[in-house]
Formats: sequence, C-alpha cells, structure tokens
Amino acid sequence: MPTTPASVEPIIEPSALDRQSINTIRCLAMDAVQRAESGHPGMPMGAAAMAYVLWTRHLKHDPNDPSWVDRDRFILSAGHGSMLLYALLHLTGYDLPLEEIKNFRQWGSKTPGHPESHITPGVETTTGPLGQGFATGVGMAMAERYLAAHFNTEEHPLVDHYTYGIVSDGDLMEGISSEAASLAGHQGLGRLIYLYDDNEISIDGSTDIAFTENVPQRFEAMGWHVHAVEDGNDLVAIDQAIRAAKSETERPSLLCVRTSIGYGSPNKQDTAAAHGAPLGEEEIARTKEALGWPSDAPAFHVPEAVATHMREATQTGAEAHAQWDALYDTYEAAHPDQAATFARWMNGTLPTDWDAVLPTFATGTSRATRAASGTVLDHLVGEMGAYLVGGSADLTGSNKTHVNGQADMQASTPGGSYVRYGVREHAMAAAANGMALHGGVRPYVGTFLIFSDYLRPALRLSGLMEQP
Ligand SMILES: Cc1ncc(C[n+]2csc(CCOP(=O)(O)OP(=O)(O)O)c2C)c(N)n1
Repeated sequence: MPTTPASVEPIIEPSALDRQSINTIRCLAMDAVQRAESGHPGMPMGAAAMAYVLWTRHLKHDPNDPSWVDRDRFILSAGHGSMLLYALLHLTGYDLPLEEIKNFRQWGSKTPGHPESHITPGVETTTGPLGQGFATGVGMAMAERYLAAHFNTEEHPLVDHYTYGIVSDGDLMEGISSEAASLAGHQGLGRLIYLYDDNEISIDGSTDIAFTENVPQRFEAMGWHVHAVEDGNDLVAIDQAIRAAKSETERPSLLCVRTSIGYGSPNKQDTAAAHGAPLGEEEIARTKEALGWPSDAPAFHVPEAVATHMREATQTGAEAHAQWDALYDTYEAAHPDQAATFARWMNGTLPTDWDAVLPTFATGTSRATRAASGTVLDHLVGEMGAYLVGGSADLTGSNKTHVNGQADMQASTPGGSYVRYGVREHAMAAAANGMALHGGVRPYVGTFLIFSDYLRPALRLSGLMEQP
C-alpha cells in the first residue's frame, strides 16, 4: 500500500509529538503576530489541532510541487487566520522559510496579512473577504468531479482528490456561503469537506448577539452530511470525523468542530480579545507556560523533533506524486488521445488559432451585446468543446450562455459542461474562480450587467488572483 497520508492508520492514542506539533503552530502564530504588531492569533490557536490532523493524516499534497494536478485542495476560508496556513506550509516543507514567518505582514514578504494565491506557494486561493473561500472551494470540487467524469477509467483514477477547507463563524454568516452551500448540496459534491471552526466568537464578541440559528440543521436541510466534534482538541474525534466525511460520497460534509479561540491563553481564550490583535509579550509568556512550552525557548522556536516529523510530508508527498506519475504513464499508453487532451486542459493551452473561428460583425448593423456574446460562444464552444464550462444565474435564454449540445452538469451527470447556478450570482462567480484555480477547465458565466453588482467581490478576486 502507498504511504500517502490517506492510507495512514487512524489515530488511536495521540502522542506527545502530536501535541508538541500543534503547540508549535500556536506559538508560531502568536510570535508572528506579536512581531508584526498586527494580525489574528486566536483563530490559528483554536484551529491548530484540526488543521494538524487534516494536514498530517489526510491531505494528499507534495510540498515540492504545489501545482501537482492530483493534489487535494485546501482552503483557509477564514483568511484572517493566515498564520495557521503559513505555519503549516512552513512546517510541511513548502518554499516558505522561517524568515518569511518572521516577516509576516511585511511589505514584499510571501506572508501577507491574508493568503494570496499569486504570492505564496501552496496557497490555493486568495481569502480574506469572508465566505469567498467557502464558495471558491465549491467550484474546485465541481471541477474535480467534472474532470474525473471526463478522464477517469476503472483502472486509471487520474483525477482523484478532495477539496478541504476550514470555515469560520464569519464565513457561515456571509450570504455567499449560503448560496454556495445550497448549490453544493444540490450538486451532491461528495468530495467537498469543510471543517467549521465553531468557536462562537467574532469581532464584536459572542456570536450569541447576532448568529443563533441551528447551523447543523441548516446544512442538513441543504443536503449536507453534518458531523459534530465536541472538543476541537480531541485528535481521535477529528480524525474519525474526517474519515466519516471521506466515506460519504454523495453529499458534501460539514464537520462542526467546537473550538476555543486563543486556546491556551489564560486571559484571552474564548474572548474576542484573542481575535485580531497581538496577545502581548506577557500574555504570550503565560500562554506558552500553560501549553507546556519550554520557558527558555526563543520566539519562533521549532523543536527539532517537530520539524522532522512535519517535514515527512515531503517524503509521503513525493511518493504519492510518483505513484500518480506512474499511473499517468499507463493511462497515456492505454489512452493516448485522452491523455493528450488531459494534458492540454490541465496546462490551460488553447488550441492554435482558437480565435480564427471568431465571427466578425459588420459595422452599421445593430445587435444586442448578449446576442453577439451568444454567437461568439457558439464558435468558441465549437472549437474548444468541453474545456469550456459555462453557466448562468437563471438567465440562460436571456443571456445566451448555453450552446447547442452542452449537457447540464448535475449530480447524476457530472460530466455536463453547463452549470445551472440558480439565482446565485455571487456563488456563481466564486465557483468560477474555483474552477479556474483548480485548472483543467475554462469557466465562463453570464448574467445581466446590473446583477453583476451581486458578484463584484468575487470578480475583484478574479482580478487579484490573475485568473481568466
Ligand atoms: C466580507 C468581510 N466582512 C468583514 C470582514 C472583517 N472580519 C474579519 S474576521 C471577522 C469575523 C470574525 O469572526 P470569525 O469568522 O468567527 O473568526 P474568529 O473570530 O473565529 O477568528 C470580520 C467581520 C471580512 N474579513 N470579510
């Protein structure tokens, strides 16, 4: 059996090294925010345990090749907790040295305040505006399933990965996540797994003051598999929850993990004070003591044993990647044409002279822009076929986004290249970002110009992330 994290044995008894590794993540977050004199220590401290279990036991990734096409995707939707992601990237061996952690939030560093996919290796999508990551991941999971439907054979599961994310109270309060969750539930995205950092705190204080609905029931009603973890430091329960989510193949999963923001801080744990400001030197010292951290350890200390243990990801990742390369070789030998198409789609290479098919419109004649767009799409889809994945927010006929021959993408027909987004502009645009970031497809979406106001925050991120 391969030694990919996916095949690692379940956690039975957490080890001292597990605890020390989790505390390393917490301490790096505290130290980096303190040195920068700004940032968000509380979320990484509370979510460190779930992130650790996910990254060391489940996530399939190759730190030496962050663009490996069959990697699992991980999204930190609560982007303000960026130090959680940077600590994981650093510790598991990505090209993010400790120096970059020390330069957190500094101009020109690879560790900006919120994760930016075009800046930091291993960051899958830019997050920060709450809810965007949630909806972007839905698009990634759609792209994964779509490509699997097009290319996988019984013997060759070429496209075979999960989309994971950590989402926060703020993410789940935002409207875009409701749109996206509804879409994901309808689509039955069984390989989408979100861990909800349910710490009951946001900036203004307890979520009691503004957010009291029954989140698990809401997600169940939208067709999700929901699983509760009562204690966010219970590694066994977290591991089991992720395993349960992976064995659920028809529904997306929300794992509601009860956590403590600022975990370990004697005076700030479970309070909004831990959310978005440095803890202060004195409180950091007390917190480290409470966590059992060596009292003489300098800031940014990474114990040798933790460094070695976390860096095993480079080895398991390289092995998983090599196995996939071998699988690809046999696929290519058995299905050369399909393999060539797969490679072209994944590389994002457009056919030569793709624009030669574009129609010209005579001057002096009048034509609605949506009609011109429809004619252009007819030609482009004719040329590029299923590489283009289109869709509309319930204005298909009006906006002429559908081209003859495009089948609907539904749970029962995942290879269809036309997405019925429903009246959900914001989630539509973010999902399109997710598809573009995932790679292998070129998404397009349509709505009336005036309703594009409803998707503008996702459009802004398309630009920031340099996505087509
Ligand atoms: C769209 C959007 N609105 C507002 C903010 C500012 N903001 C950052 S974090 C946050 C809420 C914090 O609550 P939660 O998501 O539960 O994070 P935690 O307190 O657990 O770190 C807000 C309102 C934002 N990042 N994005």
